[in-house]
Amino acid sequence: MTIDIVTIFPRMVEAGLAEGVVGRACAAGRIDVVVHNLRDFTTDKHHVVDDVPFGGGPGMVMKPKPFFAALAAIRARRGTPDAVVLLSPAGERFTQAHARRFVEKAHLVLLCGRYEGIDERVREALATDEVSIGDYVLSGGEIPALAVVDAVARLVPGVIGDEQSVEADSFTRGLLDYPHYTRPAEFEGRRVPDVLLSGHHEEIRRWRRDTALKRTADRRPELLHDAALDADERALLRAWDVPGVHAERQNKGSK
Ligand code: 9D3
Repeated sequence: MTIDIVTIFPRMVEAGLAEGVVGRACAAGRIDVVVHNLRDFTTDKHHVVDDVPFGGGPGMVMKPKPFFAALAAIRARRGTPDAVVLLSPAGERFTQAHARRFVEKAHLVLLCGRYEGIDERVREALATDEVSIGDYVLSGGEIPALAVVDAVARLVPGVIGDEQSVEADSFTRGLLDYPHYTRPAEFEGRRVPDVLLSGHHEEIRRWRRDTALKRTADRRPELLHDAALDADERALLRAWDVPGVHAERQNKGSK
């Protein structure tokens, strides 16, 4: 898959793409990420990308023309992209469901804003999707774009060495993860739960499932609504008096 990212801070985005899972996926050619400097698509001497807001008020607004020119250049090179994602605090909350949808696209474009916002005509004419990564104020769309690339890249076949870890991923099941431990078995007076040292694989599996479920019920009960739960898990939740747990319901997808 190919991802074009348009930003006024290309080095910030390049730096984030160079490391870790995404860095290796790029190096291996499993994803092709191209970062474009929005200022390269200006035609004035000073490469201006922002202007004062019509109607007045504080801050600056990103001009539409450089974004339109960037998209035109991307289209000329690779054809019309399958999705153009505007990173914006007013977007839908980005979730694993978006990542699953975006990974099906052969060609994605991510548009990063800065300043108070982007001229509305960019959204209207260019964007197919508009996403936010959460309800906190960042200085622009670059970190959100990196979050989207990371989440999507992990779903590209072969990017995560161990396919099982993608499948077992907490969010794949719609639950929080179980607690993890490694050596030593006792650290600063804190012991690893005996069951994990027991070698009883079935008991370990059940402990992990139960603790993941309990954590989710305690911390993120709203996740249970869409989680892929079997009859045993529903029975546990009812035993713990977690509200809103009904008898078996067909879940979307597998499990
Ligand atoms: C203080 C300015 N805000 C007034 C309500 C509006 C605002 C404009 C531009 C807030 C943040 C930004 C820059 N942020 C993004 O472009 C952004 C973002 C974010 O801030 N949080 C979570 N996800 C995203 S995606 C893009």
